[in-house]
Amino acid sequence: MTFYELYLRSFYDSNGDGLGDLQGLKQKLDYLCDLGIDHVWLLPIMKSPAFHGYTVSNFFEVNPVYGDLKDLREALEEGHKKGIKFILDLPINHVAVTSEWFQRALKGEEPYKNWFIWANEKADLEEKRHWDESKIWQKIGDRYFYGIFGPASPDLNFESKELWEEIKRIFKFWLDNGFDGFRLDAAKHIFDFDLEKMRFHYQHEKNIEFWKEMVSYIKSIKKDALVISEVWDAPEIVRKYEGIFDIGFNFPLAEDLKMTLKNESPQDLVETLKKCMTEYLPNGKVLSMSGNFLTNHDMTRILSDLKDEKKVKLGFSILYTLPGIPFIYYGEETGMKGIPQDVNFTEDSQEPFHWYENGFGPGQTEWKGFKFNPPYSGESVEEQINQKNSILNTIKDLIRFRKSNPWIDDARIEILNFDQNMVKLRCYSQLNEFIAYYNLKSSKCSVLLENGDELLSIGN
Ligand code: ACG
Repeated sequence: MTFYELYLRSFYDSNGDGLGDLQGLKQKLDYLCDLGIDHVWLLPIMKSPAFHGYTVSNFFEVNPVYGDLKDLREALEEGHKKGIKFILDLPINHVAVTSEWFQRALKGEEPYKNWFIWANEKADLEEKRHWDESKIWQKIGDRYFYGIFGPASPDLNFESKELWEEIKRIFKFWLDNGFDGFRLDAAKHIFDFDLEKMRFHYQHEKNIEFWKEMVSYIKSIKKDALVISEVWDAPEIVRKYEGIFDIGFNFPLAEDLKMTLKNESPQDLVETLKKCMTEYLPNGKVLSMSGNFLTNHDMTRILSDLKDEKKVKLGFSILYTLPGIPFIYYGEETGMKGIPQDVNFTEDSQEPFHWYENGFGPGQTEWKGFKFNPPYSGESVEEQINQKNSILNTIKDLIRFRKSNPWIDDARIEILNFDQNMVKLRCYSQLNEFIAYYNLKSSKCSVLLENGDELLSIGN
């Protein structure tokens, strides 16, 4: 499986309003096929007042700026014909302030008022979330609601079992409309509040109970639906959720790989690969697969982070030769740049995808100005496609390699040796194997069969 994380607003505009849309996606499926992609993770497309779509105002409606349900079904059907499956990003931990659920809750209507968490005298209104300085209580009129992701997104209170049933309806709705699975946003946050003490507190056991029920429901609707979880945390927390979902994003691997590339350190890579064998990766098919990636929409883009095209290519070479499921964030394949202002404002890592050298042409989105990726900056498809060693053509080679070796998804690895430049890794299954040489100093990767035949060479 090879995944592409796609932000519709920035992808391809079919009607000239500057915003990417579903018909645009349909028109550009061949670009994804040509890249070798077989799974698309579509960032939220439900009705939402926010550019990122993570605050949903109606879970049963396509955001009208992207089209309607008919457009959606057409795009997915066309994709299916071309061998592409689609995973919908579904943020159910919270809703938009403008959602009917929250608006009716504000009026005190049953059952909605119980679907949210309201401050009482025990609440510390100054309490901050643990990873930055953002407050968790948000003021509305003379009341405060719990909103871990800010004032625009009241958290839902999953103590209400009616809500569980409503969420199932949402899953069913999108499966019935053609999706092949879900990326479960903020999966560790469903129960992240202690109602007794009125304080932030992760309750992993309760989350697990919730997700087990939801995943089994999803699979009862569509047996082969894929379920991917976002638990952004240290390995010991991620492991608590192992086995519930088909794929779990491997955040620690992403961080470690980027550090290794920055330090050009074979020793660091060895440590990272050892952790892959002991801490991150599945030991068998019953457990979740490792969702491997370098960046996503919440993060600094890879070229802005590593500042070196050769290192970017080596990073992707490692990614596509490791067991697990590789994901690439749109635009990384052409070397787009971008640094989110902060975790609450990620526009700058979600800039319009660049089709044309001069920044203009059919389908080009322009919902925001190019800040990091101005015209003629070298990272458009038009410029990259004809350069033999461009990032785009390198990624294509890597994906082609990966697609012709699907056994790598659940292969094993063994570190054969390393020196001050190079790490030598064996990747194997019962029937197949290869040896990969990662040269951290010269940013080169070659993959050989045991008889010396070269399967892949990147960076030469
Ligand atoms: C998802 C989406 C994101 C979205 C939301 C809300 C959730 O991808 O685009 O925001 O719908 C936390 C959450 C994640 C969340 C990110 C943005 N991502 O857990 O679900 O915030 C620490 C914390 C993590 C935290 C991370 C953020 O533990 O919980 O993620 O910091 O940087 C080591 C540690 C690890 C630590 C990292 C980084 O690895 O082990 O614990 O993670 O270092 O320090 C969207 C918009 C927002 C908007 C919101 C409503 O993007 O702008 O506000 O929707």
